Amino acid sequence: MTADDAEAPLGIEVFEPAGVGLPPEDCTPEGLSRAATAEALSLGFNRVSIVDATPLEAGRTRLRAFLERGYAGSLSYLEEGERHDPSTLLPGVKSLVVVLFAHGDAGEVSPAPDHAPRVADAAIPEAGLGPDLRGQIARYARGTDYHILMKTRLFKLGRRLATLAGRTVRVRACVDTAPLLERELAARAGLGFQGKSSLLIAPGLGSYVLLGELLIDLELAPSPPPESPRKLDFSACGSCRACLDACPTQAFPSEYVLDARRCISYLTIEQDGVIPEELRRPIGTRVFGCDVCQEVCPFNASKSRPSSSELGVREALLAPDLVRLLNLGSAPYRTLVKRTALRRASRATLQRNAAVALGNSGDPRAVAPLVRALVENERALVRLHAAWALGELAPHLDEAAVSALIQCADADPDAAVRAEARSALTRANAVTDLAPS
Ligand code: B12
Ligand code: SF4
Ligand code: SF4
Repeated sequence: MTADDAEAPLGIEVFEPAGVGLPPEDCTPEGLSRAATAEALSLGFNRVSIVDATPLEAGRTRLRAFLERGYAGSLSYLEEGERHDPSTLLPGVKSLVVVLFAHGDAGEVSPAPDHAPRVADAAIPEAGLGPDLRGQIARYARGTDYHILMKTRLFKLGRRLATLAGRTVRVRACVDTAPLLERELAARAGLGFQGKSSLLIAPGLGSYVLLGELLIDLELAPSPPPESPRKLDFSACGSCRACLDACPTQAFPSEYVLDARRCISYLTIEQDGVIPEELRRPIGTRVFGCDVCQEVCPFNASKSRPSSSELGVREALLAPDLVRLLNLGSAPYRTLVKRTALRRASRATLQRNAAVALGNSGDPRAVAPLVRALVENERALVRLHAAWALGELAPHLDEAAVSALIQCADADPDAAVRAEARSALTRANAVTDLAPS
């Protein structure tokens, strides 16, 4: 991130030429396309391809099926706009410059245990997470917010193209949040293929790539098809199904199709309310996003993949302290999420996620902070998940924890929290004699 990468503007922008343009003989769709590609690469994008703005008809049908089956859950924005048709985002759009930005490994951490030890398990580790209780954040989110970095650069590209073409251009920069089927678009641009995980996989870079597009009302010649020895279509996964089998919540109803409601990324970031009980354990110690379907993908084993990223890694986000996250105050929250992708999750959502992760830690040191959250946190959402987490740690509960649960089961102002505390007491009762019958 450079000083120039300030907060990028949103929506449609109009840029005027400012400086010397291409010589007239190069100011053709082909010449401008070559120049746009070179500029995009010099801005730090890893791959670039230019396509025309024809609607994505296959994607339209698939998106409709996805929505009809309810797989979008509460992501109502997926129903808005015509996501298959770029012309609805920028009327008069002629071309799209599609870019990939590889975010690398973003600081490899040895993952904490994936699944909580079951209450009934005899051998529960005394300290499952090392010296501190640590959680996991998905790789793309451990540094600077990619939306800011990529959009800023796409607008720079638009400004530069106005100058090179010697005319006013209208552009729109899209990174993630615009109503556009970005993965299908990148596949059509020849930048990769959609794997069974539904992720866009780029040859040599794998799936740890983020997508962006510059829509422009300037005619650029489409990039030639890639000279790849590998077929870049849906068949490229072959017989592999590692991502489908490894997904902790079994979120894929079929190959290429994700039920967002079960995805840990959705549960920890997008869904603000109560996490369905059966999905809390498989979340493990993940507090923001999930990388499992990428970690197991053989296309991510390539040696040519960048291991670091311009997004950088913030120490506080590499393996976040779960107790600190559970107790996060308003000001520390603002500091933690500033200019990071974590902005997407509210403070209560992060605290809820920390409670679940602590419950899944199997670590007795998690009990005291969870009791404190149960008694003191102002949000019913956080108290409810703290109660559940204490139930998960039933073999480790001391008298103070049990009396806090009893008090909560009797007197918490929220009925759902009282019910969760009762359930935790029942589980504690099954393990020890501490809870009342
Ligand atoms: C909503 C959303 C989510 C939702 C739902 C994901 C989903 N699979 O739909 C949730 C919150 C779960 C999510 C999670 C993640 N996301 Co997300 N997400 C999006 C968003 C905003 C829209 C996706 C969308 O339109 N979904 C609706 C479905 C229908 O579209 P689709 O996923 O593209 O589906 C295609 C295929 O499934 C295929 N298909 C469907 N049915 C069938 C059937 C057959 C037979 C075949 C062959 C194909 C096929 O065609 C569909 C249309 O092209 C995009 C940005 C964007 N504007 O596109 C980012 C985006 C997809 N997410 C991204 C990322 C990084 C992630 C995570 C990795 C984050 C993390 N580490 O936690 C996970 C990965 C989960 C996964 N395996 O997909 C990146 C993906 C980069 C890449 N390499 O692919 C994107 C592109 C953002 C960006 N600009 O970089 N995400
Ligand atoms: S991100 Fe995690 S939970 Fe979501 S589909 Fe991939 S493996 Fe499953
Ligand atoms: S893990 Fe296997 S099936 Fe899944 S996307 Fe990668 S290659 Fe395809």
